[in-house]
Amino acid sequence: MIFKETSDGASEEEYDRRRRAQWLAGEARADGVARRDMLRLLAAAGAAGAVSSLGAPRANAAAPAAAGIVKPLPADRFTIRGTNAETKFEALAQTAHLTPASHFFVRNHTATPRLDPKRWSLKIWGDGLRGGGSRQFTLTDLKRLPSTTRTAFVECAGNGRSFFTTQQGQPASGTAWTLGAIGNARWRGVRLSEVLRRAGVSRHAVDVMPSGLDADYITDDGTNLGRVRRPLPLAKAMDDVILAYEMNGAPLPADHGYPVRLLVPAWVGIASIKWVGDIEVSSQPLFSPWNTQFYRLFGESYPEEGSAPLTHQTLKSAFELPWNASLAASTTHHLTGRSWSAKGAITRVDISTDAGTTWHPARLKDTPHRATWTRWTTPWHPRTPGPTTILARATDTTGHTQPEATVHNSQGYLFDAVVRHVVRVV
Ligand SMILES: Nc1nc2c(c(=O)[nH]1)N[C@H]1C(S)=C(S)[C@@H](COP(=O)(O)O)O[C@H]1N2
Ligand SMILES: [Mo]
Repeated sequence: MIFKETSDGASEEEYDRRRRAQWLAGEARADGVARRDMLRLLAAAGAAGAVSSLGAPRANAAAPAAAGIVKPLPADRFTIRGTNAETKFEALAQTAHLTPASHFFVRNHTATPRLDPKRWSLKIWGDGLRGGGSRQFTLTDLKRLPSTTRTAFVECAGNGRSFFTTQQGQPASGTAWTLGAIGNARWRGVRLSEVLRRAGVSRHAVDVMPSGLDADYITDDGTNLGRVRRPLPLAKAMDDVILAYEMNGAPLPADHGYPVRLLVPAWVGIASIKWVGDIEVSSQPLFSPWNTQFYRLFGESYPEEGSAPLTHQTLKSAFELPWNASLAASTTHHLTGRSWSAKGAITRVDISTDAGTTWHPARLKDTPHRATWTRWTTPWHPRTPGPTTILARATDTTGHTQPEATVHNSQGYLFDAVVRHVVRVV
């Protein structure tokens, strides 16, 4: 088969090493990646002479200040964080396994664009197509192709970031999410592989890069990083990626990528490009700021150039309770929550209501599957009034259990430690 690169976690370092070597040999492109980021990456490849052709980043006006989200964001469901909206976990208690759009978190680099589906089309282009050239698909074209449906979460790589600060005393840059930068939906659309085959993907293609139709992303220091875009290895693109046009049986809402978004199951949310307008298919490896300066692990425990680009999300658990929730003493409560893993199905969730001294298993309410969450419940009969720390700790089929602490990285990605949730028994 021609798609010989694997998207397995084990091969990420190898994938990245090969990409850097190809870049040095002049066989890869890094449009819009800052020179310092490419230099840092290349330090690991042992040479840095070939970077002179990179253009300097264009300075630009300040980033937009408005939230830019279309749907209502009632305060009992969402916490506004800049251009983003975090779902309040306690609000999920009213929802079932699927997260309704009314409760689904929004992560926007800029603002939700309003796109006309009649004028929208998806352009597939690049030198990784047979005979070069490009192909356009209208929304009607995509809907005529065989459809596929998949339940999966979309979770931001930075979900849980604030706990690096509050729980580990190790601050991290970026949106201070608690645990609500995740939603779980049933996505319907056409397989990306189906569309790439029809567009004539060649044996030389190695990467694809979907770009969003939202505005260029301008960093706080005024650098224009261009359209939100992140390369995907062809192996993942041809595997389980969906060009989704429906979410929970309805057209995608504006904020979640209408008319079409990518859904890259189990991977960091940034892979699931919303409002996709074009996909480059390249015979050269591709870099963008979203797989060089962002979405790698940097910091004291990682190499100077960072880890390989992030792929899978991790393992987490959350209670459907507000922080500092009040719970009456001498009453039986049914604590509820959810656990999820990108790499395997949840096998067990252990609960502690005494700050981690003793643990007992929660009852799982869903059949666990990879890349989606499993709801659970456990009875609790608190006796002593006062502040109490409750914990939920999940294990998945890969044998991974949530640790007590996550190795710190400076951008606060992939927090997977057990969260110490403080409640008040009154
Ligand atoms: N075009 C575009 N796609 C995007 C983004 C964006 O800002 N623009 N944000 C990404 C990030 S960081 C995440 S976590 C998910 C969030 O998806 P949601 O807003 O539907 O929850 O979309 C990803 N796709
Ligand atoms: Mo994200």
